[in-house]
Amino acid sequence: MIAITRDVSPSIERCELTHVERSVIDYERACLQHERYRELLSSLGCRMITIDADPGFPDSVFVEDAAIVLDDLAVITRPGAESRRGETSAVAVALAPFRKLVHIEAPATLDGGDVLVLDDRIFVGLSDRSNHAAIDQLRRLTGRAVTAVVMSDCLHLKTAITQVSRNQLVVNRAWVDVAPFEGWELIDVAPGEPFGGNAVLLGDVVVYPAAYGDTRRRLEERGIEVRTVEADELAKAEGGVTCCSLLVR
Ligand code: CIR
Repeated sequence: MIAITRDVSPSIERCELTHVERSVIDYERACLQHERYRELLSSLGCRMITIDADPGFPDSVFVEDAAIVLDDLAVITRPGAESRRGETSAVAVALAPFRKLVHIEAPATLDGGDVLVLDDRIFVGLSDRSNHAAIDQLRRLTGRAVTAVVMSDCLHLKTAITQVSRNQLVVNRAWVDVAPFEGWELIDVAPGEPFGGNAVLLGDVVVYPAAYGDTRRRLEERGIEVRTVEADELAKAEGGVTCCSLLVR
């Protein structure tokens, strides 16, 4: 497994914010937590590829939004926030050795954070960042079944729901319609941990924010192995653990 990450931009304090109040981001602390995250991915067997920081793109640490990596190709997105559109070129360069690249084109907009790939199906959250045109293009470009998911009150689909094992998803049902996920075992986030629906599944291990201890226990009670990272500094930029890497299997 390869994990592509990008150094935290020194302009991170100018990040986009939609559902989170702006607060002071400690750049050094964000970098330190990001480094610990990378060390964890590396210790779990990932070969790490790092893209340099770019002060011109405050949100560029969140590489997940720039591409969707499938077994046979990678889709370079067209991010919904205009300030983020230029992030994709460096990510495309990093992915090019590993996958054939295809591109989402205007008028479609798509953030990778809205895309949940489960087996052969692709689920796309209809957030402020991703639109129906993107769903049509994804269908055509990938040849896969693509399902639109109704959601609200959070930034991306994967803010609210992610895969935590072969057949289980962790979810905050207040933010997402779970009807499209019939057949999956759903594990609800614990009360008071609305952001607990974002986890990275790496093999059989889940990489998960240390802050959500009650939800973590729910995962462990269902037999899931969880490894935690401190991720609260980049959470102030409305980012979670999935956002900070692109996994190339
Ligand atoms: C943004 O609003 O685009 C960034 N501040 C946060 C992006 C987080 N990415 C993600 O959830 N995939």
